[in-house]
Amino acid sequence: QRIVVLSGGIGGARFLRGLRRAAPDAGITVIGNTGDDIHLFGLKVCPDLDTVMYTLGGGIHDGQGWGRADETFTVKEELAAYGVGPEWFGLGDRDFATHIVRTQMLGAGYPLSAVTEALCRRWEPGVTLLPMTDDRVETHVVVDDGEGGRKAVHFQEYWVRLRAAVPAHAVLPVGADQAAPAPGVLDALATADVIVFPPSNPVVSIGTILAVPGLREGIADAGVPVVGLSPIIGDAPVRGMADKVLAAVGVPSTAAAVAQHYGSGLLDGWLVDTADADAVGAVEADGIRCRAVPLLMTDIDATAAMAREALSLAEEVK
Ligand code: GDP
Ligand code: FO1
Ligand code: CA
Repeated sequence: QRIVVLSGGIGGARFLRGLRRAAPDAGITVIGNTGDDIHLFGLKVCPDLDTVMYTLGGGIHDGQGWGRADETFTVKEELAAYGVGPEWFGLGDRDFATHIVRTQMLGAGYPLSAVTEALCRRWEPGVTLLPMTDDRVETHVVVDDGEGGRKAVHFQEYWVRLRAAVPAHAVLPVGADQAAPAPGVLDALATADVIVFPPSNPVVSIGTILAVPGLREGIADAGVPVVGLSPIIGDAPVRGMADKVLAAVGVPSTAAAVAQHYGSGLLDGWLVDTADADAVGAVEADGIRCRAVPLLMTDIDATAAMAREALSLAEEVK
């Protein structure tokens, strides 16, 4: 069985750990969001690709959900001593090595997809990890500039420095319209048996992947079940500030509204948490098969059970 998963960082990565357990014989291809990518200190940082790679490769800082376990911050302290920022982004020493290798390979002319494959040779994530595109795409968020106007800031500045605590007026995947799917992406979709939207951020993770021209068509043309799991439980994100970017695109923070935002043209099946069982009717009325099951990824067993539910929902809608 060939499973394709569109993934952001923490939500996607944790789900993938459960999926790998639930479907050990499946071939899993991950199409990762690169809209969060940022250039810092001359280095290219790919937070969502790294979160998936470290989580599945056993190198993640588990409690935090991003960055490396057993991390130290000597380089960051030394940069700060030079007055070189930004200080609001926590790059650790071990993580720095990843960005140095990546940047060196990109400088030598390798595309991001080849670099990601090379990094994964060390981490052996047990999935094929593909960036959505080899082209530069950067999510920017339009916020108030404090002088009565508006300005766009990099997604990481909005998310990490501003903690999404200022109103977001728009979310722009800058460069996406000019981007092409990375090698392997359209092939993976065309040969998939099932396509899964994990409980990733619908706007800045999955929305950004879907903004790459050809992706939506590739999913529709695959002609296989497309099933998703809600990142929203009880009208709030399980963690993070997804409600803020959903508001920016005019979508309420409910499990049903997220399904409707994707729409029946894209989604065949949708899982909501048991706490949102009353949303099932509204989702099904929109032509999307819906089930209420526990959706908290408290541990690997609970997460594997979620993955099994997603796969059986896919069988149902086939
Ligand atoms: P990010 O790139 O690190 O923000 O990660 P993703 O985009 O892949 O996923 C973020 C989403 O994961 C957030 O909106 C959370 O609500 C969701 N999430 C995190 N943990 C859980 C969980 O245990 N269950 C569900 N259903 N969603 C979760
Ligand atoms: N998230 C934070 O909230 N603060 C940080 O300092 C931070 C640093 C960081 C470094 C490397 C990396 O791969 C991820 C990092 N993240 C950090 C997480 C990341 O910015 C976000 O989780 C996602 O991109 C949000 O979707
Ligand atoms: Ca992300």
